[in-house]
Amino acid sequence: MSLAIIYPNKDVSNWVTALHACDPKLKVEVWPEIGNPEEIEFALCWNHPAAVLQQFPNLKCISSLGAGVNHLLNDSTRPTNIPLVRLVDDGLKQSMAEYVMLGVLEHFRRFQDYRQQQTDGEWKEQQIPHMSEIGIGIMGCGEIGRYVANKLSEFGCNVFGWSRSPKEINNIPVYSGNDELDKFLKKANILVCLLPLTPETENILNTQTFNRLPPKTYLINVARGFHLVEEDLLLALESGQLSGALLDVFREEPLPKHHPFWSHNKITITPHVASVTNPKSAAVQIVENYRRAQNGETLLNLVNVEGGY
Ligand code: NDP
Ligand code: OXD
Repeated sequence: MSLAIIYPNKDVSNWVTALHACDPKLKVEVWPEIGNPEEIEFALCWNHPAAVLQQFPNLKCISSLGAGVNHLLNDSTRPTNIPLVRLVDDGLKQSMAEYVMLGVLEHFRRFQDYRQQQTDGEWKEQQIPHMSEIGIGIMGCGEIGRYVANKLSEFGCNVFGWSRSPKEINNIPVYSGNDELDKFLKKANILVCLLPLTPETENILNTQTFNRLPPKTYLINVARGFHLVEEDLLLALESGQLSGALLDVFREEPLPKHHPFWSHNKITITPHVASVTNPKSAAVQIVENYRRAQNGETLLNLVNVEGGY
């Protein structure tokens, strides 16, 4: 019996090494080099090709190789009777907190302006408010959003969150549901999207949402490209409703060469690297779930398929 890694066009040797470090006896196969498909009991997937999961009649668990599961939930050929799990990982949370903190500080301390001033040879102090005067709104207060919110709060930021259900995070205000979205948005001078991609959250970063923010809000999208209506971002940047955007995720990845975002002076682009799963730290839970799946035990980090994330 074995575990299959299905991650097309990617060297996954570091994953194989990390899984073997946790369980030297584990049989790991790397798609498309699968010996006997009947032996595959566990599929570890990222950007898997459609219908591939149907090749394995004895699957006991499907796992995302990341925190997000939209790639698996959107696959209409996925066998729906097989439980679905995802990664919840301390390394992933920390790395995301670093990225968001960097984005917040770069914007708040006006580093873009100083870079331009350096190009122009201009020596000029930019005026900045006190950090507590800048509202930072985190959309999505799950495993990662909550961690990021706590780190920002510990650093002295004025941070608050928005989630589907009401919740408490230390002394951080959390708004919930569509009824409280307005209250949340109107305070956000920096808006961070850390939502999962679901039918409810797709296209949520649109003109209507931007118009409910204070003027000149800065957008950080580290969730999924399909949260953002790209034309609406361009309009909001032009009108000044948004002052800039830091984008890590895009509707099409890699971002096409001709895309207008590349040359936009108010947009900073990173290639979906805000938080990359570290095989060494994530392998432990994968091997544990493989063991649990074999023994019919409750799996870790089960996805709520009906809820969509
Ligand atoms: P979780 O599932 O733990 O948290 C999701 C949060 O979003 C929850 O707080 C949930 O509310 C909230 N939410 C879901 N739907 C809605 C809605 N309709 N309205 C309001 N709030 C909603 O996810 P993670 O924190 O683990 O990850 C979040 C996302 O980050 C991933 O799905 C992935 O897309 C992205 N990601 C990006 C990475 C990158 O490198 N760019 C790396 C890792 C993740 P509630 O708490 O009430 O359930
Ligand atoms: C994830 C990601 O979901 O890397 O883990 O985007």
